[in-house]
Amino acid sequence: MIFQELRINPTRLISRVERLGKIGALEGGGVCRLALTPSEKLGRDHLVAEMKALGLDVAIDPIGNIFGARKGRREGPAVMLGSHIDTVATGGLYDGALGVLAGLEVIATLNEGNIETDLPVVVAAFTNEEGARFAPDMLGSLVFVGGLSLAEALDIVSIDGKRLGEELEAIGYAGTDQGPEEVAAYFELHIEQGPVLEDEKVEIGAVLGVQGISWTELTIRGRSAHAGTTPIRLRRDAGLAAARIAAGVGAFVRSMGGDQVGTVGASTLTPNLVNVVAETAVMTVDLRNPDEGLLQVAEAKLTALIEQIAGEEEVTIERRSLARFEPVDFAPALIETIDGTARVLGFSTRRLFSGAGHDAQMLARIAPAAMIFVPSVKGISHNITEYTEPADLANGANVLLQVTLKQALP
Ligand code: HGY
Ligand code: MN
Ligand code: MN
Ligand code: MN
Repeated sequence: MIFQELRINPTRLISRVERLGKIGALEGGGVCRLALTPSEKLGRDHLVAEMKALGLDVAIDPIGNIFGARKGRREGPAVMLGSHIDTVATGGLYDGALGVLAGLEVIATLNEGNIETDLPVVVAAFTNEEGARFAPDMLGSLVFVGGLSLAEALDIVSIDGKRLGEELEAIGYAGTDQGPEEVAAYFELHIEQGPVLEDEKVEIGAVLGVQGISWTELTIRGRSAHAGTTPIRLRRDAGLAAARIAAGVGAFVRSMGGDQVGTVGASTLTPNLVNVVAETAVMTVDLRNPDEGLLQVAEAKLTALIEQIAGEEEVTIERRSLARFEPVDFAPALIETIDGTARVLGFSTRRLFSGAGHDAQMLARIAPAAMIFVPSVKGISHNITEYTEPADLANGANVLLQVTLKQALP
């Protein structure tokens, strides 16, 4: 493996993470850069400036995906290193940002070494990976690979009632450029966001794939009434219905066991007052399983639960799918490359599935794709205390550098 001794600059990488982490920083720590908000725009502007400082050609496509390209001897296909810089509302410094910033660090290292690659190397930051403000998640990469039309994506309305197209225009990232036409390989470095690597004291995860995801929004309609005068038998209590559905999801997920997970992450009552029986409830149900058949079993259980509660509580329940992605397997050859490269670099490795969704699962539709995981302290993520040790950040970036060289050099 040529350039085997080449290493990224850990201090520079940490500085990149800390500088981006200041954008959208929350008072008590952590970051909020919800997709297409003013704080995310500042993050985008910062990233574009960093790309230009590295001499990259910057392209912004019509869904706002940002691509920074370093020329190779040949025009293409591109070796792409990507992830996202949008965060959930209580996000950390590393989810998404690490993959993009480590990509920039790989570019800086190639520049320092005056290394000319055969294929172009492109760093990508995809729009709206989190899906927290606009559903579905992995939206920008889904449009990039042709899984959702641009027109449909631009018409999506956020949880705060804004149309995606307008928000994209408002932050000045409704691009007109074309991203890379052909991708030779896609690598995404990401924090694990779970406890496995830390529990087993393993330094690098070679990710096998991503589990299936099913997001549903339920709108429950009852009738508001006086909390004191209305007998129980006359109530159509949307709040009680929502609570029973949440409890029911917890019960059937536990009864299924195995890898099944289920989450009621959002639940809003109207009018949300202490002495008024709730008229409406809007809630979300996130179901995931690495096995497509079992995920369908969970979805069927949710359907039965909704019908049962609607009948018993005499409410109407409207459901809307927010996201539905089947499990994805990454490219075996790239998984081997990641695993083997990490071992040559002296790191302990293990293979594992990803519990979280990632842009890599979309890129896998058009090119060989794979992911490198580094440990999350206490397995915590989507939480302001998200943390990964600097040494682990650097380890992941060095694996990313070496697998990039393997793909981009002749
Ligand atoms: O929900 C997810 O798994 C991802 O963070 N969007
Ligand atoms: Mn992420
Ligand atoms: Mn995330
Ligand atoms: Mn994700």
